[in-house]
Amino acid sequence: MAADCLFCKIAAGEIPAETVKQADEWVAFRDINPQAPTHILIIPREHIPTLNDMGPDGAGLLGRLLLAAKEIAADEGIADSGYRAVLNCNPGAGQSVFHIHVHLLGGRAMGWPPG
Ligand code: DGP
Repeated sequence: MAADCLFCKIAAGEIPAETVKQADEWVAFRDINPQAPTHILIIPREHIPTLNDMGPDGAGLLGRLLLAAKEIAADEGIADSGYRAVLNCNPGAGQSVFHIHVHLLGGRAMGWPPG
C-alpha cells in the first residue's frame, strides 16, 4: 500500500466508496464523477502507478481485471447493449489517479474516437 494513494485507501476501506464487487486481487466501485449511466472503476489491491509499470508478470492480473469488467457489465445489465473498458496511462491520456484502474463505462451510446 502506498501511503499517499487515494485508491490504496479505498481498497483498504479507509476512504468510503460505493463498492459493487471485490475479490482477493481487486476492488470495483462506482466512479465519483460518472461519465455514463454505469461508470465503475476496477482497481488491483496492489499499488501499481501506471500500465507502464507492469511487466510480463502482470499479464494475469490485467486479464483478470478485464474479466472482472465483463462480469460486472453483466451484473449491471449492459453486457448486450455494449460497454467500454479502458485504462488511461499518464496525463496525456487523461490519467489523474496514479494507481492503475480499468474504467467500465456503459448505459449510453458512445462515440469513436474518444476525446
Ligand atoms: P483517471 O482520470 O483515468 O485517472 O480516472 C480517475 C477516476 O477516479 C476519475 O474518473 C474520477 C475517479 N475518482 C477520483 N477520486 C475519486 C474518489 O475519491 N472516489 C471515487 N469513487 N472515484 C474517484
